[in-house]
Amino acid sequence: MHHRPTRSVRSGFSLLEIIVAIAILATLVGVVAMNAGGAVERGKTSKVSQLVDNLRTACAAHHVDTGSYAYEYSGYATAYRKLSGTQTNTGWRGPYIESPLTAAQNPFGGSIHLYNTVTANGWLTGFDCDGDGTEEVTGSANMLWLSGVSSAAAQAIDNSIDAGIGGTWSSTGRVRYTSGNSQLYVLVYR
Ligand SMILES: [Ca+2]
Repeated sequence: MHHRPTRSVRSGFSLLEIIVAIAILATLVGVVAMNAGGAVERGKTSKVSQLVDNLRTACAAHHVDTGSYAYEYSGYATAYRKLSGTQTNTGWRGPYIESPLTAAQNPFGGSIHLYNTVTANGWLTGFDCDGDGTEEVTGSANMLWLSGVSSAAAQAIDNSIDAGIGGTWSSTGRVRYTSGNSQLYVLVYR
């Protein structure tokens, strides 16, 4: 005699279970992507901090040797690359950096130059390093300039270099930022 089971054996998954599983997977993928994105951004921030450290050492050595502040324009001829291009002025004992400064060293895709004055191109009048409201660093000094930097990236760099300095983050400390044209300025050496 045919015996009919009281409960049917389930096979496969219900639509609801599939939807729940897809939702969980989508969330996990999102979390991984966000973490990866954050890591990439942190990498860019530390790349700039590292470059500033390297340039500070190079600029200090150049200043000691020659008595002047170096400038290094990315993509320019030797005469405009005082740290990497062989110079003939008295005291110059470079190169002070392993390879010329290039646009590739701006992790944000814009331009990059090292200037020998904080008033280059009339962008700034100086730096208020201690955040007391007065720009105590004016005139000759080594300033790194980067373009194409987002406000979020600029703030991350500011946090890593200017931590604990009062005032508006973008106008005080060694890191300054002008949001209107996405330009970042870092006082490297003085
Ligand atoms: Ca700052």
